[in-house]
Amino acid sequence: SPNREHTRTGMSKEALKQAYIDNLFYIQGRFREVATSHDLYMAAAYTVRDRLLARWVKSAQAFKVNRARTVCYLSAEFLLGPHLANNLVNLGITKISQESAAELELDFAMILEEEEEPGLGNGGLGRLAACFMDSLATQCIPAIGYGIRYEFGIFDQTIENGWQVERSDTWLRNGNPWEIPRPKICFPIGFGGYTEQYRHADGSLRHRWLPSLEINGVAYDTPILGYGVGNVNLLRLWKAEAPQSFDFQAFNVGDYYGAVHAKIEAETISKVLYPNDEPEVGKELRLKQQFFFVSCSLQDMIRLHLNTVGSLDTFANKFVAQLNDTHPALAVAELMRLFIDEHGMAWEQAWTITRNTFCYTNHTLLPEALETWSVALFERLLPRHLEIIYLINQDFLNQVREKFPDDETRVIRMSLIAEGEQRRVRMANLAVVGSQAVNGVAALHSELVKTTLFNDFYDLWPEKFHNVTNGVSPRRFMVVSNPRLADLISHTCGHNDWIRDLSLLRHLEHHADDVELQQRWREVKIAAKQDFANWLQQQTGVVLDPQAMFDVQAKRLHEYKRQHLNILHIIRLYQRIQQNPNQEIVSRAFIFGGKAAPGYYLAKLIIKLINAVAEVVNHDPLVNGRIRVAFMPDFNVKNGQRLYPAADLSEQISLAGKEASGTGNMKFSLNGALTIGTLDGANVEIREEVGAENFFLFGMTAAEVTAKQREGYRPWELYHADPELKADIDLINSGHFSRGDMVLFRPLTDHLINHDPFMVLADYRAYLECQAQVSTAWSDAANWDRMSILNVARMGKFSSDRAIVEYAKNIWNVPPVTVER
Ligand code: 26Y
Repeated sequence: SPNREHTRTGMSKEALKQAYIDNLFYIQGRFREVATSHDLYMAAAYTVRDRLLARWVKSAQAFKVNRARTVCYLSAEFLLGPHLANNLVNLGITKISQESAAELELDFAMILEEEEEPGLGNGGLGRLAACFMDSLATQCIPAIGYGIRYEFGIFDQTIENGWQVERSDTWLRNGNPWEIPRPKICFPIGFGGYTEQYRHADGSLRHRWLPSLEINGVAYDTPILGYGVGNVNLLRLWKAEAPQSFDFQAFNVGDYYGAVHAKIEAETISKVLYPNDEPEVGKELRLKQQFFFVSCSLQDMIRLHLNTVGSLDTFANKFVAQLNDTHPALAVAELMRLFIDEHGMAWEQAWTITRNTFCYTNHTLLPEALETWSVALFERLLPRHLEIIYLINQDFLNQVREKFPDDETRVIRMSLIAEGEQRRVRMANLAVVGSQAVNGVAALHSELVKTTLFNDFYDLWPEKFHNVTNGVSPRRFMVVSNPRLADLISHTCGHNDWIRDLSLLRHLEHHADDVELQQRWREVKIAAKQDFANWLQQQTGVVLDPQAMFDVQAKRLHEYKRQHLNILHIIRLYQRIQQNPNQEIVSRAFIFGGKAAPGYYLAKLIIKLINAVAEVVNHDPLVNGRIRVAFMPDFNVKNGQRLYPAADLSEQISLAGKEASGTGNMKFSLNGALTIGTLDGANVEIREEVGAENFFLFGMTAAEVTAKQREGYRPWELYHADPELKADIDLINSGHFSRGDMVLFRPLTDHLINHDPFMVLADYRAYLECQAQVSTAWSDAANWDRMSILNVARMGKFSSDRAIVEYAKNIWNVPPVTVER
């Protein structure tokens, strides 16, 4: 009948049920009685995907008609998390799908659980890119996310005998229903070889690069739907493949084995995500990965532009490309090469367009995390790009000399090439020089970017520097992960418009003193804690009491994030109990989560220490369950979504000046946790928003840290001067947590006493005192709930929607294009 909705697009319950059964049958080849849980998941995924595709085609048409300016978000990482639940929310069909499932006698929660997440990122930077994709679509900004389709994403973490053990992530094993391969969208990518000048057919003298190796990049597309809108953007990830010609050449000389080997070699480029968030020197494959995805993406953008416009002169009007840290900074040189060598553009024009195309976001000030590549490696792999970088550098340094005559030390500092025994290309400098805008990711960080890291560049181009404070998606990190809280908020506000405009959470302020809301708020929190405790017990055997304060630190393991400061506090509480078992203490469950880079020895030792302390504390009869310590294995997006709703206290205790922004801090606070933290990254702004009286602040400021470093920091003096601090470290060294092994943790404790680069000992006392205030505050439950409500009410700023609107207005100059729903 004409009124019957289409099976692939209908949004009624009847249409969804029909579509589900259809997909189960025609895609999976199953009927209910024999379907596995994976079949049931796939049918659901395809049912949702069909509805995305209808909107995607509409979006593509609207953008084409509109000739819309498009944001290209270039990122080596997209830490997406499961798609299904998020897409249901964005389509607005969560409830109706739940009902459909119930009517089909399907276990809805089990189906969602079945999804394996694409873990194509390490942590904050990759997850930020994913939140930005959600918000770009929600804000109706035409966008393409460009990255790498790693066959193995971030490793799965298990804990064995207290140590981290890495297992390879096989997310593609059962197929990925969210992606569409585009075998015809395929670009050649060269490596190695040499460059030469030649006479072009048009008579001009040109340069060309003759690579010794060519591989292909093939597009895999994932639709990204916005919340409550018709807009669908594109996430286009590149897979490396060997060209067909590979075997033919080898076949002719009879080297079949060699041909297959070369194929495998080519395909390793997109095989695995580097699980570090600091560069390792000389990792040739990583430079290959960066060039691979950057070149594919730029060739694709040029193809799209030539298809619609026909001339590259207007390239920067059509596209703006955001560099997510320096990982795609090679794009500056590659776009120049494509314009000049491949499309015959003059240098001056190419440079103007290139600079107008790129913007660069910096995510770290840590000197050891700044990427540089040896000139020798560069020359071997990308000879033409090195030439181009030298030419860019020449013009640039002349500009510096003009503005700052007789200041050669400045020239040396700013050069794209670091001189020395081993000359190196400075990717951050290349990114700054090649971009029209540079931003940090929180107010404090952006100030430090201007005054420290890029101070010379700020002197030269003050107008280039911006701040855009990070944000997180309220869809994934509130609505999807914490439906009870989302419902309570909507009920209290009388609407759910806050999901698209998070500033509307302010309305909750009026109800912060409402005893009934406080009561319900508490019930929601307890229920989330119970859910989490059930999951954790099943994973680890550790039993948590949902009445205890859940004190949580979940993030990558890093010395600067100071998980070991947290442990010292736990050891202090433990020793106080030993000394006075009958004292009144606040029950706490200390929960840690996070992965350590596989080669980061101290970070892995900290995981071992957490588990060692847990084993002793959790079984000590004097402690009697009043403090519990748990390390949750495999902290990823999916497990994060279980954790954020359950936290009472959020640990954001990095050394001031080291955490660029943090985004976990936002996720916890938006779910009603109070923060104990330093004045670092976005903590500063969170505290400003929620009010100093609703935030537990401790520790040195960034300025005090610098001053202390300048005057000479001597941690051993602190160790000897503070008997409690000494007793805590000594207890670790005594073997108390390591079955008598007195050397196991010495690398960690020796390092703290003798070097302590992140000043754990300097902030120890302040941290303990602040934790005592936390305990006092917890004892007044009603007031704690009130503070929790106020935290959520005042966190609206930290939506990634706000961040994206700021980028769109202040940095990209892109207007929205609304697609009809
Ligand atoms: C060079 C390569 C190995 C590398 C790979 C990943 C280097 C760095 C990274 C990841 C960095 C990262 O996640 N940085 C974090 O970015 C977040 C989003 O802006 C910030 O909130 C967080 O403070 C910062 O540490």
